[in-house]
Amino acid sequence: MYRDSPHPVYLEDYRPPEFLVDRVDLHFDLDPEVTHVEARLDVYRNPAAVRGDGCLQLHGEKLELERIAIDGRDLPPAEYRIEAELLTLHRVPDRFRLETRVCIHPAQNTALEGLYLSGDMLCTQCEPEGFRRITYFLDRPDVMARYRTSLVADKSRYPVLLANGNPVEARDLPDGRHLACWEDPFPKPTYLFALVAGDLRSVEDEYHTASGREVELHIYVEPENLDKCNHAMHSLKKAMRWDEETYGREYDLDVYNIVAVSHFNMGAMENKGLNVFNAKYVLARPDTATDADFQGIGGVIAHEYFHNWTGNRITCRDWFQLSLKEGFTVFREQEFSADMGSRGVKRIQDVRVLRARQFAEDSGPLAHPVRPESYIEINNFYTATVYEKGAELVRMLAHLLGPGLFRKATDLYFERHDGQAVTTEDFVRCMEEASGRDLGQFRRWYSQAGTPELEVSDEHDAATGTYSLRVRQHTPPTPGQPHKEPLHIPLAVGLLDAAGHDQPLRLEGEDEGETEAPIRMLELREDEQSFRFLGIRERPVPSLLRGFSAPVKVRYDYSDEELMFLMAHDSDGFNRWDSGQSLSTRILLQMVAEPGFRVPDGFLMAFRKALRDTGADRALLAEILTLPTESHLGDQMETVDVDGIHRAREALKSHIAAELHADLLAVVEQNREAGPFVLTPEAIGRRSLKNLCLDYLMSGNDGQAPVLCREQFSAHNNMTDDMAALHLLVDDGGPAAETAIAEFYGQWRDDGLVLDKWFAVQATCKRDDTLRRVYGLLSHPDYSMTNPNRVRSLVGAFCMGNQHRFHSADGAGYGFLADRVLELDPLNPQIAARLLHAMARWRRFDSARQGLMRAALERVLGGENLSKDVYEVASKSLAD
Ligand code: 7MF
Ligand code: ZN
Repeated sequence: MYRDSPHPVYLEDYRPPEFLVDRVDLHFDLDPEVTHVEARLDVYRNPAAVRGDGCLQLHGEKLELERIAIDGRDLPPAEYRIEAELLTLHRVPDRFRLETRVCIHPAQNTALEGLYLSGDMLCTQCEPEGFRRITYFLDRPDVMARYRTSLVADKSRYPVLLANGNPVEARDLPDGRHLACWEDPFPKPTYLFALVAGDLRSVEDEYHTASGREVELHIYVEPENLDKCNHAMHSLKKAMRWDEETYGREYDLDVYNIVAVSHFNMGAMENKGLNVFNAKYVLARPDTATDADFQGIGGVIAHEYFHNWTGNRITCRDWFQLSLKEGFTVFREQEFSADMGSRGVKRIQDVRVLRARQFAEDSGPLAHPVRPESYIEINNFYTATVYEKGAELVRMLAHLLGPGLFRKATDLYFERHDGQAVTTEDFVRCMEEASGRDLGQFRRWYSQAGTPELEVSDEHDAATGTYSLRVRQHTPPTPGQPHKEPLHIPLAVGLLDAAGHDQPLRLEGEDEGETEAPIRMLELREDEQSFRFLGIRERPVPSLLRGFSAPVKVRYDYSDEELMFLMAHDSDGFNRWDSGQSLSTRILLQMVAEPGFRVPDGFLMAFRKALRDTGADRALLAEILTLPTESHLGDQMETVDVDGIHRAREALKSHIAAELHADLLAVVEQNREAGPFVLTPEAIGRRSLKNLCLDYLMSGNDGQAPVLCREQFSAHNNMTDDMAALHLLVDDGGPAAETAIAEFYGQWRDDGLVLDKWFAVQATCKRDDTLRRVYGLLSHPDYSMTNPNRVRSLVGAFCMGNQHRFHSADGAGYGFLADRVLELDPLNPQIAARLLHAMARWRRFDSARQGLMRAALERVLGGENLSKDVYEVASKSLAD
């Protein structure tokens, strides 16, 4: 239990650093048990800062100081003070050289922050505040310095030694040791520092930049994974080309190194010239990785590459500005992936994630603005709001400016701020200056939390041919922000005539013959606004928020028939999908309320029509035919009815299976894997549609479906099909499930990433003994609390990917989670805090479950020596 609650950090307390560093020389004597770090810093007083008390305070955690000297003179203990997280030097000159030597213990570092051991490899993770676990420094992103790093290690254990920048020296030393020296010419903040030492092999390639520079590309992996790097390398080169073509941005060093590590808290890290990746986002072979895994790799490789400009060349002034780099980089990756594959499908997938994670966050106790105002632990603010909503803000700016001005504005941003640590305000000002548009009101998106709701109503006057849309915006209160101001919202609309065609749109006040584009970007600024369209003879069906033009919720009173009409005819692919989702959500919620509710025939007819539409994009069809998840349905209810939702969704699936049996079977037959494996969007769409239909068939009571599943599972065509079949067999239960589980384990017991899937498939099983199975798996020899991927695949998958079983009425799931969090917190607080999010929205459930979750949260909060990470999530979740 916290006696003194940890203090929050506030944005308004930001002050420029009193000291800056221009050069850093680091020397590492590497060993997993005891590593020595020598640092030589050229420090000087910041002329732009307010003069303070003359003290220099350096961050440092879990460091054993062995030497400290200023300008060559060793300091006696009276001249400095060491506390748990700070080193204070009492009086220092205006410019001096500081030398320190510290000792650290990588093998004891289970938090995976700073320098740690992953398997036999030494590696680092410094974002956001890990560098202070490596050496004493001003560990804040507005202190940018040029680094030279030399690494010394045993040559047979660590033949590969990598750091940021370009290699400048390598030689052997006595006693089987060797040295490698790296120099990074670009000033960078501490969080982009990285080193790796290990017995690694690399896949190599090269890239010629648009201006004719040669870049060596390397992906370093453990020897057994060399045959799983092709997709990552291919994705990297595509991302490099795209950034040149789309933003005019080139790579800037002679080498680009990527290392895959098996123990990693997050997805990956953009360290300058030396990206460190969770192995999950590098390694893939058709027999080990699913289509979703391949797509995830393409996306994460691109994301980290794009950071070289949005993050590294231009970085964040402080961590409240995190979305400056993350929102923009997520947006850049989303656009890249849209250009490389199917734009419509990518948008649907991104909005699904945004609604599931960010809307949920915005409506719970952990809601915060894209630019937060305070935090207790910055690691807790790498959130869906900062990333995904942040990306939507950049997308809205791109919409408001249009492609030409948006490019002009990003050019200005890169030109003006290269080499600087800046704010989201600096970014918006570039958008404003390059376009001449007033973004004063738009800035509220950065400071105001919560998801705006648009209430839309309409009126048609046949006599005058006038159609009016009235839009009211309202943002519900969030913690600390009871009153909300209206936002500047781009709302893309179209109006469909009876034949389903877009009508030309002319707003009142515009001249006839002026551009009558069929899609209009209405700009909302007031609490309530009306738009009058002229020349509309018959009552149209409005298509609202096309392409999801803003991160808002729209309410308009569509009839079932109108939703089916939009599903069939809307020229906007996103809205075709979205109207289908609205309709199935509505039907499912009616089934929850009234278990005997009859599914409208029109719904099944629309489903059948889609299944028979052989010309359609199969990936898009699969999206359209996928029912909303149980947690999405929960989000739409006043109080989540865990069991009712599960029952309704299963009932609708088996109804579809029974009514459309022949069509589903036909799609499965027609889309069987034939010929060699390919990863084209076409083939991916084929597999996803087929596996979705197989899923429906398994919900019916056709004895043939399990046979199809077993056949697919035994065929071992590719991991997408293997996993789809395994999932269905496991959900089906019985001896076939046990056989498949055992067979899969036997085949893949030596491949960690595939084993993660094996754990996850059991943790997400819908059967009622799943928690018992999960408990059993906790003592499986392959389970490990110190590998984040493994923890996520078992504990995370059960608590966040299995609403029905996690929220079982007896509260057993909550007790399970509280125990895991308390057990994990001393080892890896970041992962412990992330898991705890599964109970943050406890107030959305019935009172019995509320009581059980609250008790579990209170038990966590009462834990001894709680980390700041878990303390912040638990205390904010419980706050009223
Ligand atoms: C794609 O943002 C999207 C998001 C921080 C660590 C990677 O590059 C990053 C790092 C967290 C959460 C999500 C992502 C990352 C981090 C991520 C990765 C790929 N700067 Br924490
Ligand atoms: Zn990022």
